[in-house]
Amino acid sequence: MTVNIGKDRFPEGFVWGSATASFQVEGAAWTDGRGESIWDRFCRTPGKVAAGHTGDIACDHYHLWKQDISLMKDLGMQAYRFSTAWPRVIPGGRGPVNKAGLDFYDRLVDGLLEAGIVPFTTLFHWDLPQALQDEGGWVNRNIVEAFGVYAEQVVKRLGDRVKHWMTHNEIPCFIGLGYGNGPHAPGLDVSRKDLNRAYHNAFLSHGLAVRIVREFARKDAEVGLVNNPLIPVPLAETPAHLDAARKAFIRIGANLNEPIFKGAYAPWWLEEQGADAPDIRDGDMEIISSPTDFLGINVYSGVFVEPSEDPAGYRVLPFPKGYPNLALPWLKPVPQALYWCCRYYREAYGIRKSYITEAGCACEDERDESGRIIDLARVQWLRDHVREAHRAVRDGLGLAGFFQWSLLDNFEWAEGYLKRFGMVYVDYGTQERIPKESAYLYKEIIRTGMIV
Ligand code: GBH
Repeated sequence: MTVNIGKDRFPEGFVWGSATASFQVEGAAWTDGRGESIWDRFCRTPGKVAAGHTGDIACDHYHLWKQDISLMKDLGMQAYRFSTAWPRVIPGGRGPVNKAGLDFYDRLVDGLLEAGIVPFTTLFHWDLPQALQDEGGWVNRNIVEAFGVYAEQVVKRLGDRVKHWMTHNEIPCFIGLGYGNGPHAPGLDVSRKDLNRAYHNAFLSHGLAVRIVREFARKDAEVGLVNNPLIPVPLAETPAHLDAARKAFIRIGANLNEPIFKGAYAPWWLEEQGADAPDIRDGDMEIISSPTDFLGINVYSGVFVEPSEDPAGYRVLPFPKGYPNLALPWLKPVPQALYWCCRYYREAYGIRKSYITEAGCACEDERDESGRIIDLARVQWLRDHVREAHRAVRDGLGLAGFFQWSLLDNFEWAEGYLKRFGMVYVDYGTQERIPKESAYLYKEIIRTGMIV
């Protein structure tokens, strides 16, 4: 019998799943007509990706998808969040559709449904066709229309069966880290004006995709954006600290949240940008703020905030030396960030329904002599985060599901295969999958609907 601490039970219908992204797991980069993506190019640019790793093989999910579905089923997963690869569907970014590419996702969706696993599909998780980057990528407004054509192809093909859709994964990453001198493809350092243009185009394409899902997917489909806000957490849960943290959340996330959820860039933000503010055409803001059904939130960390006398009303505290982190310097465990982001999004932007579309960590996983991977740091991490998810549910914040990042160890962008985020270990030499201890804990949490 499972120990039942009744108050920790998740409601019936709460969705438990895991997430991946096309470039990070599929491999088969040059198979069946797939075109080049900016990440294929970036991987071949010396010094950009750890150890010169590429996405050529990755977890070979493109060929091993059946086995991976069985694995999910064995682990009791109820849902699978995956992304479709634009360069598989329209290899040149615009132009001819590659039937074989769409066929792959068609088989995947059927396989998931047969296994009783609900597909959650993301249209864009960073693998932009290189041909579009050659035209300026997200800086060039023509990308919006091209994205719409691609999205329509995917939604028309899968939308009779896929009910849950996400437009973009983490706009601040693929724009900010890709075009703003960050560690991601295409590795550019554009002007502030162009960066604002790129954000604006990404926002527009999000809104356009929302409309495409409404038009071409099944009538009960739901659609949303996946964001990764910087999450300020109150140092103490007192009214003064809560107020400071909420102010910080609103200010820090304004460039994305105000246009998308309120339909207008914040006046103070526009003023700050001056001549670098994005050019807004008639109708843009209506498209950008097209109503969505849910928000996907990716949570990896947070920052501590305290009230302050200065005009902003808050101060973000630096992490002191010795604050714990997992296998990457930015992976500072702040589990309550999960609770607070659900709460601020509801309070400040009226978000009624959300999913944690990613939460996870990289650890220094090793197989012991018996072949087990006893990833106790991830076990603890999972328990702490699921507890905060429960708190969000209990407080009626509209949290409807939790997706662990990731199902499998995979291509961790600029870190290549050196960092392992999976609940399932991948032996890249043999493509063997070995569930880690955290996967078995997750299975029990799912089976019981409780924090066991
Ligand atoms: C998610 O991004 C992604 O959606 C997923 O694809 C990825 O595998 C997962 O996280 C794990 O990283 O190098 O100091 O400039 C999370 C957001 C973006 C946070 C990259 C850390 C690197 C910071 N992450 N960022 S730095």
